[in-house]
Formats: sequence, C-alpha cells, structure tokens
Amino acid sequence: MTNPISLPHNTTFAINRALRPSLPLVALESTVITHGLPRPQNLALARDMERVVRENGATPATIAVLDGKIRIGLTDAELERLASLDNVRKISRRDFATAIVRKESGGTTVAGTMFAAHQAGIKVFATGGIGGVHEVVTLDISTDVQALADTPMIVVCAGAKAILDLPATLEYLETMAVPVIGYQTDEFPAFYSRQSGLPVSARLDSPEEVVRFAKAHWELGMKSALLVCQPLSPEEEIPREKIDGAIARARREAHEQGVHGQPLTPFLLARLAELTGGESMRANLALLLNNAKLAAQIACALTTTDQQKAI
Ligand code: PSU
Ligand code: MN
Repeated sequence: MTNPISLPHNTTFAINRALRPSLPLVALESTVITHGLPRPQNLALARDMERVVRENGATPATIAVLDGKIRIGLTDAELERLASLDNVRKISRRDFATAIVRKESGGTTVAGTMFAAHQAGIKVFATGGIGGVHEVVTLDISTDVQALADTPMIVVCAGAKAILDLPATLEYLETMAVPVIGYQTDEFPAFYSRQSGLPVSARLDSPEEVVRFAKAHWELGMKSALLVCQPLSPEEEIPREKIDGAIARARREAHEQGVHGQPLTPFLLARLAELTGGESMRANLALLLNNAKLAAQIACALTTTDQQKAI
C-alpha cells in the first residue's frame, strides 16, 4: 500500500516529516490538551497518548493549529508549546479559517481533528468522549456529531461525555446514520461510567471485527464514521450513582453563571474535577489512554487487511 499521508493542495496544512515513512497512523486531538485538562496533566497526557500508540505498533499524529497552519503530527517541542499556551482558540470546523487568517494557534476538537485527519488520509482517531447534545437550556449540539455524520473514519472514544444529554445524543447519532459500536459491550458507555442504561447499535469484540465492519459500511458507499465506544474497566470507572450528583451540580452552576457555547464543555469538565476531588480527571486520563491503545490496534488491523488486499 502506498503511504496514506497526502496533503490537500494548499499551504495551510503541514505534515510532520517524521510521519511520512511510518504506517499505520492514529490521529489524536488537541482540544483535550488546550481546554480539556489543566497543566501539567495536559502535556503529560499528550505525551502518554503518543507513547501508548507507539507501544501498540502505530504512529501517533497529534493534530492542532500552530501559527495559522493546520499541523498533522507535532514534535515534542510543539506539543510542549501547545500545552503551555494561554487563551488559545478551541478550533472546531468553522474556526479553521479564523485561526488561519489571524495566524493563531489552537487545539482542534473531535470535529476539527476529523476534518484535518481525513484530509491527510488518516482513518483512525482516538479521543476521550465526543461532544453531543447538551441538556436543553439553550440549543447546543456539538459539531462533533455532524463531523461523525460526514467523515468516514473510525473514532475510538468512551461514549459521549457524561455532561451531555445522552439519550438525545444517541438519537441524533441515529438520525445522522452513525453506527454506534459497543466495544466488548452492549451498552453505550457514559464516559466516566461503564453504564448509561442505553443500547449501542452493534457490538464488536476485536479490532479485526471493527475493521470488517468499517469496510462493509464504507463499501456500501456510506460516508459516516464508525463510533467505537470502549468503556473504562470496572476498576477505573466511576459508577453512575457516584458521579451523577456532581454532574447535576456542575450543569446547574453553568446555567446560573450563564456559561454557554464553546466554553461550556471545558467549564463542566473542570468543575467536575474540582467537585470529585480529581477523581473525574483520573478517569478521564485513563480512558484517553485506553482509547489510544485500541485505536492503535485497529489502525494495525486496518493496515494488515489493506496489505492483504494489495497482494
Ligand atoms: N474528550 C476528553 N476531553 C475533552 C474533549 C474530548 O476527554 O476535552 C473535547 C473534544 O475535543 C471534543 C470537545 O470535540 O471536547 C467537545 O466540545 P463541544 O461540546 O464544545 O463540541
Ligand atoms: Mn457546543
């Protein structure tokens, strides 16, 4: 197979040279670095995710915008710089042009990362939890759901973030024709918790099964992503009963303080970390690493089947 890395014909994209010779690739997002985690855990996590991807036989490509350029794969110095920036932009799909014309830097969301990764030909992506439909105070539906609807990639996550309206998020994913895969589970994981009481649309139990499903889906001409949802282990999870109160309180505070739009998710995540004495952040870090590992395994299985086909 030829190297999957390719570039759109413009100068707003730049690919880290170190990526070129290596296969298979796993895209990693960077809003989790710039907005999702505090310092210094953000940089440690970014490095750990890259390490876990490498340990599992794949090459990580962390995606971000630096000085107005969309970057596919960062050097360690660039990761460090991104993790240290203050008041940096959270870049979803509509924000790229703003960041480019202003020569700004920022972290790309799930939707933003999917856009850039797909442009570069990367098929597998690991994140923590996707954005989705917020509880109705003001209408707030993450672009992540739209990106999942129109970008053919495999996105590994721990479900949608538990701060969302999960039944509404699943309904929306169904409307958008996104297969919601339970990885070794029949239940949609609720980010911190293994259980949500909500079903997935299909269960798959190995990286090879995920790859077979993805090929069947795309060979039909479907354009949507596969959302592969991996729950935390029973040892790592925070049971629903234990976190529900803190989630309700964080949401109430956001409402009272008038927090909405892009700052809402970062506010809720940070507030939850405070309310749980760091426990939610530990679970968040654990699930990000688990997802990096599974994404690397899927990327390897995908490369193997592609190579078999080419022979
Ligand atoms: N997963 C995490 N932490 C995060 C995110 C995902 O463990 O901070 C980020 C992703 O970048 C996702 C974003 O796209 O949160 C969702 O933001 P919003 O709800 O505003 O679309
Ligand atoms: Mn939103």
